[in-house]
Amino acid sequence: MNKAYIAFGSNIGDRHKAVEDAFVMIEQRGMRITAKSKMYETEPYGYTDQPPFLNGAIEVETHLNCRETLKALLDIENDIGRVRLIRWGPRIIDLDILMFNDEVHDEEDLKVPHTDMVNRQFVLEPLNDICPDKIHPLLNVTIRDLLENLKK
Ligand code: PH2
Ligand code: MG
Ligand code: MG
Repeated sequence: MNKAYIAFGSNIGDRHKAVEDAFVMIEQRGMRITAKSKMYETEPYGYTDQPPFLNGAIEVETHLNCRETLKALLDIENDIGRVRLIRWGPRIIDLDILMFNDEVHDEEDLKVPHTDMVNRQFVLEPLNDICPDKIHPLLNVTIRDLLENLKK
């Protein structure tokens, strides 16, 4: 059984509904949600001229491999009605694989662990709710330490 950590974010429309719909679809597609972080209201990062986000993270168990998981998440984003216009721009739902077991993938469309997670408080804070002791497979430090470092 594989264990994955997935970040979610939404900043247009009914954000809570989009996230709840995503959770249902995730379960329907062969992933079992085993932990949920708190929900965080966060200021936009990167491209700042957009509405605030609802962010969080979940832990899932699944028989899907990493690439199958990516495909399932992209399908769910599309089913919920995501349209991609601007890189890092507004979105009804974004589902990103943060870590997948301790695997490392470095492909054009699949970078795991998520390359920018260490710089994002809106990712590390929810991850710290559900897996503070998890060790980042490339950096060999815990999520708790990454979060503490970022806040300094
Ligand atoms: N996602 C981005 C870019 N900026 N800012 C916040 N607060 N939350 C996000 O989920 C987010 C962002 C691209 O993935
Ligand atoms: Mg993202
Ligand atoms: Mg994404």
